Amino acid sequence: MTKQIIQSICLIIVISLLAFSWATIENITFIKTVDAKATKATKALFDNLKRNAGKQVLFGQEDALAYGVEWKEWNKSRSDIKDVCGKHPSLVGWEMSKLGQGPLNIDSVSFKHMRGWIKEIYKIGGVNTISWHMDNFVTGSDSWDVGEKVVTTILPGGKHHAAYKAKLDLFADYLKSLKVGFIFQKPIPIIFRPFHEHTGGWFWWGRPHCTAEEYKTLWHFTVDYLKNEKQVHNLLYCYSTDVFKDEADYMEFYPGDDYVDILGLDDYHDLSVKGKSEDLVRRLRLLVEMAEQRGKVPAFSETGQEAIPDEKWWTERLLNPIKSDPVASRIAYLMVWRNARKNHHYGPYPNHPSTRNFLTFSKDNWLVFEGRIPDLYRIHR
Ligand code: BMA
Repeated sequence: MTKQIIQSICLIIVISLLAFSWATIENITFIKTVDAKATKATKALFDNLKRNAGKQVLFGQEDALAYGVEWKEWNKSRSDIKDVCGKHPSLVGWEMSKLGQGPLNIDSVSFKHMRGWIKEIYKIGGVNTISWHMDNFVTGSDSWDVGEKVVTTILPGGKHHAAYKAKLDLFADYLKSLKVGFIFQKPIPIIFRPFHEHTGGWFWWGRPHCTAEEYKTLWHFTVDYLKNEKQVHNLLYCYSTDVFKDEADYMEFYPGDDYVDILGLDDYHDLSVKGKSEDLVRRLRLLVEMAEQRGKVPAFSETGQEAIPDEKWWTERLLNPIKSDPVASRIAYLMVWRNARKNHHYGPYPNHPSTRNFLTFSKDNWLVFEGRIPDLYRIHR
């Protein structure tokens, strides 16, 4: 080959690479996430959740792979959901409480093994979401200790601000350790759902214990610190209230469109024995409308009924009311809480009376389990 031909080939390769990376940048900037520098996979996840919302709803469970009712194994790919229907959930929730205080979180899940399960879920194409029942910075007790005001003390200038930043530093390190790939390691996208259920009063960040301004300031600081100071770029941010009355109520503590990717709702009340599915549907309709108006993702971020006393709960209380409503059904995912023990579980386990009904539920095409997960980590437009 002459020198000229080699030079031409090199030039073509360089031009193609430049064109390819330009096209990639173009695609990414199209997708508006809180973190403008979010990784391509993180942006793709946001875009795909938004575009698939309602067509296919991911089914999730907290801690699904870590343990179930009467078992705990870290080296097997097991979940109660899989034991019952043959497939893992397509979304799994994880909890950061006690990070940095020892090897285990508040529910005795090892942070080290959690990293492995997060990778496993990502590798099957599923989604990971993280919540944080953060300890009380004033008393050193847990997140349910609401005796003293905490939020102002951890804001910039507050007595415990440095301690709060130190927690975020640990979190950033943990997030950065969630990587896949051999030579070019890429961080796994995560949905982060801090300071949840603040419309209730049971956590120190709840409505009775801080003002809307303080809550928003805390949210803004947290997001800015993670993305700007710590250069964490694999997060989507989910704001999730407990039950709310109307749009104004939902929005009272809302940190703003620039700080939220996913609008969530945690609702156990409307799905309990005394709850009404009309109330659930009304709230989900509002949630979907608020999210769609803002170009955000609507999510049913937590639900369930403890110990599932109603054998037909899965189809009668959860699936049918939501799926049959043209607006409420446009959520991207729903997640039930953890399977801790026989009197504290929100998913089925083998031989539980709701198992048969769960099988029917799991076969509904609207719901997504392992094996039917759409490609969420590539941009499709
Ligand atoms: C609560 C309960 C607790 C648990 C906490 C954090 O709803 O399940 O047992 O410690 O969540 O995961």
